[in-house]
Amino acid sequence: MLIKKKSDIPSSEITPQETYFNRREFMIGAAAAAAIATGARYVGEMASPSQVVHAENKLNVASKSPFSTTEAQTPYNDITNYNNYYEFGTDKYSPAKLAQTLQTRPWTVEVDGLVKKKKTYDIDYFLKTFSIEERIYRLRCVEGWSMVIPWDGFPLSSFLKQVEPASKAKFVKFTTKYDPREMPGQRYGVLDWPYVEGLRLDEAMNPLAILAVGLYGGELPKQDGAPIRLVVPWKYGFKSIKSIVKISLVDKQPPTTWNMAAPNEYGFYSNVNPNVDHPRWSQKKERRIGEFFKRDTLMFNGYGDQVASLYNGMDLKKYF
Ligand SMILES: Nc1nc2c(c(=O)[nH]1)N[C@H]1C(S)=C(S)[C@@H](COP(=O)(O)O)O[C@H]1N2
Ligand SMILES: [Mo]
Repeated sequence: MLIKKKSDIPSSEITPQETYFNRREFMIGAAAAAAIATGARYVGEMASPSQVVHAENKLNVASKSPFSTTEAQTPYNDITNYNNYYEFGTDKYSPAKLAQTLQTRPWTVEVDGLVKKKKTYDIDYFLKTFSIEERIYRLRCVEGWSMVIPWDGFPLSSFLKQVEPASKAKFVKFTTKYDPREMPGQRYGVLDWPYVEGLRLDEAMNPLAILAVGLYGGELPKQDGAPIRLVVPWKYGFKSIKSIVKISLVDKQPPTTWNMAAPNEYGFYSNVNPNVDHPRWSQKKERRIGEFFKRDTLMFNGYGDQVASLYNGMDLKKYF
């Protein structure tokens, strides 16, 4: 994200695309050198990203989803090395390194608020209870880059139905783990911690919204939000909150981290919308990671058929 609230955030926080692409070339060059040094295995990993998923971390992926895009998938190496995860630094390359201190077991998700089954669920409950589907979704970051990610997860609605929201519940609030010892970014006031996000209950119940527990057929890497994260493909990436420890059913629109940080730049809804510019840049185009030419950004990130009706009658310039 592109906010500097405190003087301790270096202006180099934003990685210009040029630097990124140069770096990619460099990394590919380095990979080739490593391959020469260590044999063909690494070349195989570069060529076939899913092979880097180690056997012990394999997930039981039951089915493919009709909601998946057939577009080319972003390589595993990019999905797991170019991240936004401010708990592990504001630089896109730092989470891949720094997130490895995050303890993802034991892990529980507490459910509270306006819900019948208030309970703390162990991460294994999710893995055992719901059948895991592959959902290949576009992820569009508000900064203008996008990826195509083969997530493994299950509908958020399946879980919400199990916990039985009360009739007064209108919104769902999500909270990331707070532990400054494990999450060094939380030692700095870059954002208000813990990271929080929210959806309207009907958005949360939309079949496209999933809780992801893996990608490319293996467990979620820590930098991508292990062990469980939200994925809301029609909204800007920051809505897809990582490493969730709490899900609360509430009657009022909950506060959200980026909206609190800069309310004029990031609204509660944050639907991908090429017709509503960010105050500091256009949202009309995006660069798919790995491609040279920019593409047009699509309304609702291309998921309008499934989600446009959620916003019937709403002025999306006002509710951005
Ligand atoms: N807890 C938490 N969740 C987060 C973020 C974050 O900084 N902290 N960054 C968001 C942003 S801005 C984006 S674009 C996506 C990036 O997900 P990825 O790194 O798996 O591609 O995660 C989102 N979820
Ligand atoms: Mo983002």
